[in-house]
Amino acid sequence: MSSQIDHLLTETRRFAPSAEFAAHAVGTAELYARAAEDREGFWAEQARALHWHTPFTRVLDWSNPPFATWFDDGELNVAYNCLDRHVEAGNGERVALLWEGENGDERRVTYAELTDEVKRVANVLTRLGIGAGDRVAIYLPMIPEAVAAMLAVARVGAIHSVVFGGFSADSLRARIDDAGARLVITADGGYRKGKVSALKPAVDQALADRGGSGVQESVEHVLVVKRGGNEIEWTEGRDLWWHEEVPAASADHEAQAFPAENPLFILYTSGTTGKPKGILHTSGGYLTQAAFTNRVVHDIHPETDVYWCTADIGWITGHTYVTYGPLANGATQVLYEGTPDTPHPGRWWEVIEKYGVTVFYTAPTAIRSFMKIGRAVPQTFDLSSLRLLGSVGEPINPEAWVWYREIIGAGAAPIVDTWWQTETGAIMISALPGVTETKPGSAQVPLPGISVDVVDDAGEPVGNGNGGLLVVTEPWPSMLRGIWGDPERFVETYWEKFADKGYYFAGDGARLDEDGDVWLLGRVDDVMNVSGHRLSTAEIESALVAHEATAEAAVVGASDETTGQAVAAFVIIKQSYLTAHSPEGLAQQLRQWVGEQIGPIARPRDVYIVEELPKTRSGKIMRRLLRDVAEGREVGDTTTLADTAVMSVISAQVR
Ligand code: 6R9
Repeated sequence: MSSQIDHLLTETRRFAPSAEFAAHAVGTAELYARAAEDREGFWAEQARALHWHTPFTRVLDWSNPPFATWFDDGELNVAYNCLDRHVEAGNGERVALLWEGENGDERRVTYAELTDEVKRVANVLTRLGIGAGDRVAIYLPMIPEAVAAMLAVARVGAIHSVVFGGFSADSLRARIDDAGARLVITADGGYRKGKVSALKPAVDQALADRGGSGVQESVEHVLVVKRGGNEIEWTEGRDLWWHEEVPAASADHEAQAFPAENPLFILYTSGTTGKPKGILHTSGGYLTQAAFTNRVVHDIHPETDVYWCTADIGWITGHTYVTYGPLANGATQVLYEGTPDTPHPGRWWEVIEKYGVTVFYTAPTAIRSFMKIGRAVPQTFDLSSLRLLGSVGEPINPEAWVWYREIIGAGAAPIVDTWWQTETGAIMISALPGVTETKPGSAQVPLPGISVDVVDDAGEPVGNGNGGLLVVTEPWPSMLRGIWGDPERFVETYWEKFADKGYYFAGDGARLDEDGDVWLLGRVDDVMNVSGHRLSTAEIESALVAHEATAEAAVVGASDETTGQAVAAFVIIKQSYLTAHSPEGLAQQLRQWVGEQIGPIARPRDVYIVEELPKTRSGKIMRRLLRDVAEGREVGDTTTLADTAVMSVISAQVR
């Protein structure tokens, strides 16, 4: 980490937007001035860009921190804002989704068509008894139905919980149970890496195997989209085909108004303990900030832009910058089903050329893997339509930033490096592309209406030139409203550390440079960031110890050239297991096991079988030392270890 910081601090390149870009940019310097003069008035103006069935008269209520409400006496319908109002404004023929399947299938869905589909799905939901406050789990590939399903749930005032299609049956089951979902919307399968990857069997397994857990089954129905064409099992009475139910339903559905604080979705994310947290977002404030940030950071001109955010809808980036932000703004966007390198390593660039993508938003891990393949691949495609590039999910190192700008952006497209979290709901720190002189590697400045600081452990500002902890100092419209079913954990995790100041603690280390720009330095807790996905060390450790061979396990995030961090696991094997089994192939088996328990993204890059773990006298595992080993470094200070010899034993075993 320290070599990275040194490197960052010597970065002095600056890139100003072209005069041409600045002249047409949606986000202007005046926004900063307006927000600085009246923050709440500023957000009220942004909220009024939406359609309110009942206009709000109150903006922020912060009388009971950290429980905020925004626009709470207003009423709106989120789906109406993303669909009907564009059709009513005469833009029904505009394309909403340019869908490209991994196998080359294509569909163009206009705003009128998407509105029609969502109305039908809403009628199906109502017929199945789903209404305001009910939870619906969505476990789908990146197909237009995924977006339609989210919007239909929102339309009837229910709450969606999208579960990433790469998660296992166990992870799905835990999320279904925690939320008490009554309906699951899934597909037979979807295309991934050149073949059909099944989804429905995981749903069947999640719902079948209750193993005497005592959990009451909450799910009544499973609505299944036919995408993969793969053979699946069918539970009569419970399972319903989308292609039978949806077309048969009426396309008349009037969007009802719901209060601004009506819950919109729960999205599970890793925390510092094993149990994922269900982050809860509500309607009016969330949609306000989603639409505003997409407009000003991605510089969306809905009449002319073709926007593409590569995130899966299973992540917050897919919620805010595939479904809600762009559709609230009436934008045209690409939706791509598959992986970046199937059937060939230039697949993404081919999609950009084919659809004339103008604004492209992706993650540093993808950029780094393209860098590795080399510039020859993107250079065989016409990328001249691109005028703005974005980055999200983890710090982007200056080399990758410059490569992105030069090779993908033809040395001209501004890059917005956007810092935010599942919990913040929308972008918080980013350049405005027509205003800010960008710096490779820095997320830079809080957006208009957002207040952040870098503070020390006591909550005191560290000042320019220093590092500390990133905090948000004022409430913001798209802030999480809680953790589903666990208000105490919400307070503890985010607000207790700086309770006397009322600051939100983000869990990230950061540094302010001499200009006051923010440089993100990664998580300060036991959360890893693998390819922009959050994974908790505790969650993977508990999966490892659930294996019959494992006595004890410690997991660390080790730096990795492509994925940012990679999972490295240190495992102690039970003596009893070793007397009955050979240790041959065990590391590989454990990798596989974690993949099955949590999902392939959690599969450790390395599993080291060791005889001991480094612990302090109070029994805390010193992950810092294991990280040294996993990264091939000299092991750091071991003086607080209970047994100082243990690290030399571990180092020897690993080598
Ligand atoms: C949107 C998203 C949040 C964590 C966050 C931080 C890291 C995200 C970043 C970034 C540096 C950026 N992170 N964007 N770090 N620069 N531009 O990624 O949400 O999955 O909840 O992850 O990701 O560590 O705390 P989420």
